[in-house]
Amino acid sequence: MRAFEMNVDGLVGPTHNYGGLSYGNVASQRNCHEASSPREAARQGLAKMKALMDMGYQQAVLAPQERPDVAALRRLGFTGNDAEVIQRAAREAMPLLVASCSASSMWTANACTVSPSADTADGRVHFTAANLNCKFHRSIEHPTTSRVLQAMFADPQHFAHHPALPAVAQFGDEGAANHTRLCKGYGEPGVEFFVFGRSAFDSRFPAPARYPARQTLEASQAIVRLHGLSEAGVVYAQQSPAVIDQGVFHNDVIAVGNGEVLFYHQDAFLDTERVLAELADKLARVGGRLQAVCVPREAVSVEDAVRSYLFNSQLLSRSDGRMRLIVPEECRNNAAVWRYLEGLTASAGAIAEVQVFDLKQSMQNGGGPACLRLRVALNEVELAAVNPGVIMTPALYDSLNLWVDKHYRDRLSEHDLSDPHLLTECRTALDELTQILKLGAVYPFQLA
Ligand code: SUG
Repeated sequence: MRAFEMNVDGLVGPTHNYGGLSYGNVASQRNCHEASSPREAARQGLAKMKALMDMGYQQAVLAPQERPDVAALRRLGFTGNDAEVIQRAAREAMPLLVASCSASSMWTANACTVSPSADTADGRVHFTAANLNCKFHRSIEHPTTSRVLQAMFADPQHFAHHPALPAVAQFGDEGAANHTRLCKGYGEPGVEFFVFGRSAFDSRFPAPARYPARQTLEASQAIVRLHGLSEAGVVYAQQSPAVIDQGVFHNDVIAVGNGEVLFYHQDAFLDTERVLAELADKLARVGGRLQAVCVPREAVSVEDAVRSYLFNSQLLSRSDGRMRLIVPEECRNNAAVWRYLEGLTASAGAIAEVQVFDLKQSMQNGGGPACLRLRVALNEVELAAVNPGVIMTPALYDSLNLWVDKHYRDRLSEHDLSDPHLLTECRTALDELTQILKLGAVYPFQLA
């Protein structure tokens, strides 16, 4: 049976802004309080989706969330009608209003962890929504994320959905940003590679000193159990605490894998040799041959990797068996990174081609091409069971661009977030979007 990798990209929401909300994510901190352009951000994301669709990949779209999240503000003690809640929060606790406005659900690599049916005990595709509980603005995503995912992957015969793990730091879970699947073919059993930043209960694992390690080993282990993965098909690795302290807040800022290829920085992991040996061994048992492409620190420093987002690229299979890398423009603007990429594609290695995309609006918040997409490997029967309304087509691309132009502001500053009209604009836009994407009622304002 044929199988595919579907990229599910987050559609940037109408409140996209630079809130400086993510301590440890240097771009988010650097661009705090800059004015944003939600319209341009959404268009940049759509252009990437269209380009991948045109290249022949399966592409889908994940709807943004209702923002500001008035219910979250109410839980924090703000009262009155919706406009009063927003205005009180603006007066008394602006950082909380900013957090409740974040469009951070655009980074769908953090929406959940997905295990394809070839790996799971019950032969279904499993999804566990990420609790994202390291940051308040992201911890409020998962209830809506779960509803949207269920509306997209609805058939219980093929798809199993698990709620987010308990919302405590010990089970900090950031979804697929710390999960990579290596395999010979998308429809065949693979090796699921879980990278964690710290252990909640075992002090033998060192923790970073400066920035938070968002993903725990215990969270990854819980997902392995929930998804019914066999230990023979799972590898765990600890991210180097030193790179977390340099701004590598997710593994997908320092490594990316696809098929049999793992593209990673020399300093990405602790105990790299053991990790590679285990990956090679477990992949060999399912008929694959690991191709490890290590980027030496002499060629690209961790600082340049973080600045350019070289590893937050999409590694995509081509029909000739080699791969293409989708990178953000910041890679071309970085001399060391671009030199490295030119050398890489000139060699006869696994990565044959590099394509550059302008994703500046998202990049300024620390979200590159790979952050913007969730990968879902599906066989052809499962693909046929996906809600067709969310699958990108030329017609959907046109409708979504028109929808963005109709509803999105061109410019948004922190001051604009206290405007209660923004909530009305967002709800009006999302109500129309659920019809375009045929999602049914998924938002709190639709369910009330
Ligand atoms: O969680 N930035 C996101 C970026 C997520 C990138 N995702 C992956 N690497 N997979 C984060 O830090 C910044 C929001 C602000 O500051 O306004 C933010 O949430």
